[in-house]
Amino acid sequence: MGQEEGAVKRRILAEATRLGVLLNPEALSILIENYDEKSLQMVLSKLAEEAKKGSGIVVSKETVENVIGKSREANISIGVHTQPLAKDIEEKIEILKSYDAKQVSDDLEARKQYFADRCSKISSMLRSRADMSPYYPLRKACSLPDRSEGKTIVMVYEKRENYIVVEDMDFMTKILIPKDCDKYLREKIGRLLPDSVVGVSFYVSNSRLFCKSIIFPDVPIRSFNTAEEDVSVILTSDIHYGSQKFSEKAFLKMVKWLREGGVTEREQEMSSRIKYIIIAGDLVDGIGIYPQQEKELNVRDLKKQYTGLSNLLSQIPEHIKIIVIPGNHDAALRAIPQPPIFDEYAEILEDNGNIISLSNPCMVSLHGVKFLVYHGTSMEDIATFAKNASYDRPENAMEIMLQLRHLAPVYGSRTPIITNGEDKLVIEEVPDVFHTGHVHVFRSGVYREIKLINSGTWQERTKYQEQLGIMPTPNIAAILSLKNGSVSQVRFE
Ligand code: D5M
Ligand code: FE
Ligand code: ZN
Repeated sequence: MGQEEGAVKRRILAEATRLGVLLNPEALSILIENYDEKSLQMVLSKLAEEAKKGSGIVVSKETVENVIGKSREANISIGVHTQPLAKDIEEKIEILKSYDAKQVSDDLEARKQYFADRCSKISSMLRSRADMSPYYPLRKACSLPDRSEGKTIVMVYEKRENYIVVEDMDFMTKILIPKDCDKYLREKIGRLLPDSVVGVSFYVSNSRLFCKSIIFPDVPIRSFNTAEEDVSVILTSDIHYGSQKFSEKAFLKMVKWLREGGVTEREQEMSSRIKYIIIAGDLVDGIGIYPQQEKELNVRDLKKQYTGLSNLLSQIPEHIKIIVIPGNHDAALRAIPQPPIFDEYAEILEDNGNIISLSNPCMVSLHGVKFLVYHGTSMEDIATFAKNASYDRPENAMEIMLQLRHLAPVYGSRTPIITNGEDKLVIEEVPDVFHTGHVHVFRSGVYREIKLINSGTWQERTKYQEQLGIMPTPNIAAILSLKNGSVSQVRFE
């Protein structure tokens, strides 16, 4: 154990003793790995509470993982509200990030700069961590004498069974995975994606680098920001207007629910609190998105698709603001960051609805609660390269994005990315809510107090999805209370 790590361990144990928390060795090593002075007291106090609840005197690895934010099912609950209603509350929207269409050069030099920018942004996140010293650049790490130990920062080039090939802007090498590597390290390596930037704790043996642990840039542990006002947001996506499988009936039920409230008093109350709707892409089915798509379309003209959707959205009460971003089916450029839907189509929506059209991804604050909204095309790549991410568990892919602090780490696979110098897909600012769509499966979760919502779809299962074995969960909307952060789901069938 290095000097720094020893100091971190002593610091954690001192604080744990003060609070009367007993840690088992695995629990302690997770705390060391995720050490952050600012949140240490909060984490240990939560662990003390858990211990008091009777989960045992000694705090286990599982308890620590739960407290520091292993993804868990969100509390699906319905808040009890008080007056006034959403229509009497003033709108508070701040657009924190939305990218415009620009003339882009995507040549080799621009691409080099793009990856240098990715490395530099994520390296500075890693370097600010207490557990990143002693730090050595990769070339220097490779020239250290046997039995040296240290930390380095690398971009993953390739993952293999017994080693990872890594590089930085200056050097490329293999880092070997020890044969006796524990489950915890294996699991972390399972989450590594090609082109992601991470810290590696290493030791040198026979002039070769061995991996001791992987250090993710990760998000800090902090609390969810709540709003003073008692208002809620509907999070949805993947409407696919124009597809034969678009469930117009269910969508209209939601519109009616927003106008008149549901049958029960509780639903009346919920519906009267809705002030915003966020639609995370795939508003329409588009034209020519996949081979033979026209056979599955009801509306074969792109403008008519947006007009049809606009007619539905215009029936939503006026006090509800609708924020939209494009997905891979919309009238917009394809590569991400994807500028907003082309003006001539967005205008059709704006004509009839109360619409704000932003880029994919974008960041908005509603009453001080920060939303990172992203369609989610890169989930296909994450499902391919990461061990525990699949189409039916999008919250795991979302958790990996937060841990790696990047929305689409894998370059050159299925997700087209604009590489013109600056990497805007690095998650620089930590959100309160992370909202995605694309995989057509409704799931919600929590990671380090960040609400994760993949908002499902309004399209029934298509033939294409049958062939791919994708089982969508259509006609469910997520409702998030800005006042207390609770997430509810309402089915419209
Ligand atoms: O994506 C709808 C669903 O289909 C989602 O689960 C991703 C999946 N999908 C989309 N395109 C592909 C390809 N090319 N291969 C595998 N899976 C795919 P949507 O964007 O609505 O079409
Ligand atoms: Fe979709
Ligand atoms: Zn999509």
